[in-house]
Amino acid sequence: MTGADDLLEKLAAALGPKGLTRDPADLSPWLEDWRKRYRGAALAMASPASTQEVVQILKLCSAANVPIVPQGGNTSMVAGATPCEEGRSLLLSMRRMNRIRSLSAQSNSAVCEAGVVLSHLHEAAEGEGRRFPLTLGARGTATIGGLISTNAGGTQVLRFGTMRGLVQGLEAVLPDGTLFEGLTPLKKDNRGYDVRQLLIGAEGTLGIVTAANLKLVPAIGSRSVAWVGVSSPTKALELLHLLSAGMANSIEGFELVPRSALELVLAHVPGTRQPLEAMHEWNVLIEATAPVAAPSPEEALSAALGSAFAAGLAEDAAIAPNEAQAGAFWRIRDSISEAEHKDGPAAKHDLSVEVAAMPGFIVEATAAVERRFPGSRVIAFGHLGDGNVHFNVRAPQDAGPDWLRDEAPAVTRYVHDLVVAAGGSISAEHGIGQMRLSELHRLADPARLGVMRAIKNALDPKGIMNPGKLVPPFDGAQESLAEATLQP
Ligand code: FAD
Ligand code: 2HG
Ligand code: ZN
Repeated sequence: MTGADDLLEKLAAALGPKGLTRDPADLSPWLEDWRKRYRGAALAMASPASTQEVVQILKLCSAANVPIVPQGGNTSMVAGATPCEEGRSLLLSMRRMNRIRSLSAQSNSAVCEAGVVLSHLHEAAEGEGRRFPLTLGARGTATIGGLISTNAGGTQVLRFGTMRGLVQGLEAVLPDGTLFEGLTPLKKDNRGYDVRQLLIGAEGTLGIVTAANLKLVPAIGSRSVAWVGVSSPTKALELLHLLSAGMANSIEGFELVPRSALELVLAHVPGTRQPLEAMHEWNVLIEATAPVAAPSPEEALSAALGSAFAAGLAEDAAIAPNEAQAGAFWRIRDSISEAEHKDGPAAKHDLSVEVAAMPGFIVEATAAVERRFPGSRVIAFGHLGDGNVHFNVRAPQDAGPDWLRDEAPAVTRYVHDLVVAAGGSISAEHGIGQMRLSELHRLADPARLGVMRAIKNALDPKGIMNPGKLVPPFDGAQESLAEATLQP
């Protein structure tokens, strides 16, 4: 019997029939990333139902030196939850751990297991007159454990910050099976290094998140959602400043949508309709909210938009007259990834620069990329108020079937060089996964890489936690493995 067979036998005994599968048909959908660019292999898929089972799995895998690839909803944009091709890893699905252990309106908190799907938490919080203030297009599939492990952002960061600020306590299992019990939401805690924060955004390379205590905020009483046509990203940011000055804590969504993205959505997503009479080169989707018992934000938003027209910042605007229309505006925004995916290949980038510098960056980098790669078309959209856009470069219309493999890497290097020169980041919210690993390796400063390697080595000396992701290899071996799994 091989070491792997022995491990699988022990796992089967510990987890029972629901907790372990080797059936290729069960495994197959989970071996490919959401964008269908990477396909890996695994020994088996373990699906623990409790923290104790995760402890057992990590102890057994650590003893057998078998790598573990944690997976939540598998919506990673950087193939972070996809195992590498060699098939030596155990895929660890957290989806069965989907209980909300407690939810308290009084203490504004919810304790969720890692496999709770984001939209389920939204619904549960709403039922108690509260809300969890982080959302994104993949909310019907992405899990709390995945969101924590990528320090996800989304469309409410402007007001509520990223996942990092919303996790008040954490329970996790470290690579050797040790349980880290940090669920109590202490407001003050100075016992040295912050283990909780270390695990947030670690992409499963330092341990498995099993549960978290999450911050809730009061439910909104009303919201007002507007679609505004603007002439440039600079005008869009000026519009945000104008709105923020008058409506301070009320603006929580401000998303930039270029005409090109809107056209893709209208072409590929059934039931979507052009929001304004004419097409505008740039658009912003604005959400303003008001607490329960406070007046609706509509009047204030309408007045602010009036000032924006007077100041020459807006070309046209529509405030959704009802919830159905508000939902329709958001559907356009949330469907951009899906529409792009249906339309054809793109070299995707998730960039941030200083907020004030983003409009200039978008305009200059777009011109530079389209000049350098004739026929390519940039679609830059997203979280302008956070200084974060998805700077996606679409293949030229006459591109061959191997464009992603043969041409896109040069585009990516060029875009990343531009963002680094601007003092920005090559990953604002999606993480590094396996897709950004070689670029992190190429571009990150030695201090950052050195610290990351030292931490990884200290906590996971056997290197069994999500190998080939996030932490650049010491000798290039893992990197070439990751590159080798890239599908044409
Ligand atoms: P997975 O994809 O399964 O895993 C993500 C990473 O976390 C992997 O490295 C995995 O190994 C690790 N992991 C998963 N669970 C655990 C665990 N319990 N313990 C330890 N490690 C774990 N992201 C944004 O930030 N903002 C957006 O606006 C946004 N919009 C998106 C829209 C669409 C349509 C899609 C498909 C994705 C979007 N994403 C966005 C990316 C994605 O949804 C997030 O990265 C999300 O956090 C991943 O959650 P998941 O449960 O699917 O995690
Ligand atoms: C978004 O903001 C997501 O919609 C996905 O982060 C971005 O598809 C993308 O590039
Ligand atoms: Zn995004």
